[in-house]
Amino acid sequence: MKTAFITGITGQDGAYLAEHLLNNGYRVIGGVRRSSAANTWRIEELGILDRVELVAFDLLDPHITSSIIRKYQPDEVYNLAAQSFVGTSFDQPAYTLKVDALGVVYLLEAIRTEKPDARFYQASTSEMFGLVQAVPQREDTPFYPRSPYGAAKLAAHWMTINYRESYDMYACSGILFNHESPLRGPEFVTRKITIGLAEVLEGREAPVQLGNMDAKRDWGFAGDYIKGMHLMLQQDKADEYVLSTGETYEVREFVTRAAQAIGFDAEWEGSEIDEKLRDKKTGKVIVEVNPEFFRPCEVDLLIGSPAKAEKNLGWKRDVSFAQLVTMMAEQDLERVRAGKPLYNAIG
Ligand code: NAP
Ligand code: F7E
Repeated sequence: MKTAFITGITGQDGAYLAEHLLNNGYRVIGGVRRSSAANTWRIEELGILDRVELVAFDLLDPHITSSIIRKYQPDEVYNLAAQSFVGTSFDQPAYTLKVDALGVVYLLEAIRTEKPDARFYQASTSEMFGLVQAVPQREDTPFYPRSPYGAAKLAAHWMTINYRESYDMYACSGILFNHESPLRGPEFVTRKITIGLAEVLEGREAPVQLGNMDAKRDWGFAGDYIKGMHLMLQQDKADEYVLSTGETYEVREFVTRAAQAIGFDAEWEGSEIDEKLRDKKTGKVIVEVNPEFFRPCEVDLLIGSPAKAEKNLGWKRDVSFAQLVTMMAEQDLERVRAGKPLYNAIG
């Protein structure tokens, strides 16, 4: 039986990856930050809480990182923990750099000294492409991060490559484009839209307030992407891979489709900060722009080429953009109707 250590197991990807590894016969150790309130809702929703072994962990604590690697001697380490919200990275740039870059160095050092043959996955990101230098973006496209988050992740990306080249470690970096699911954090735009629209449909007065709806993203389903992470650690040699769909849509398009999916018949009016989505039946504005959600620096367009992962890993995403939007919109409507807590957040 292989042992995997997953950092960030309480997050969206950590939960899906843990489920996938358990289904493949792994022993799964999950690193969890202490919190005054339970933060295991995702692994509970997937019904795997009693099948994973949770251990106290913080990326900023090199001592606990080393002692976990020493104690469990994992065959595979997936570093999914991060301050992952781009918006917050502008408010907390130093903290983001510590967690997302320095924390990765602590982990790489712990592996190098305690279990050098462990296979390592680093959660790199399309945010490293930022102001894109080519379309579509590939593994060899030059980087140009546009946020503290992107810059911190780029440092971790290069540290991962550096440890591979310096110490012959099996250290991989997955450059993943946006991937979403019903387990996505509510501060990210897709989930903010699907929760907000469901609440408005069920009687909430205040419209959903969004920032830049012109931004274009290459959105896939998280359940497909975690399979790619696992595949990256099963190859003859470590490498970098883009995981993406090869399609891109504006935030506005996500809103339009999510509204349709739960039965709104709505139309857009106005432009720029006066742009609104109005429900034709009730005449109510259901989505509006609030400049508070604009970012100091924006990534306007992301579209990745998954060709290398498809060819070398045999990876292929199954869920289309239309299916993803419908899945998320319908599930949030069900949750709102059932009165389930939706973990409203900043952002
Ligand atoms: P997520 O839902 O925000 O989960 C982040 C996880 O990191 C949570 O478990 C969180 O724990 C944990 N964490 C945060 N700070 C920590 C610290 N100091 N020590 C230990 N754990 C810490 O993120 P995700 O969407 O699953 O993404 C997984 C990884 O992929 C992240 O590294 C993200 O940056 C990267 N990524 C994501 C995407 C995407 O579209 N989802 C695309 C590219 C790359 P709490 O539960 O305690 O907060
Ligand atoms: O924003 C725009 C926003 O916060 C997407 C993370 O998983 O993917 C994610 O980062 C776009 C941006 O994700 C709102 O300005 C408009 O252009 O959902 P997001 P992100 O910044 O792309 C990458 C690959 C990661 O690695 C990250 O960890 O939507 N947008 N209005 C808004 N975004 C938010 N959050 N809220 C709004 O109201």
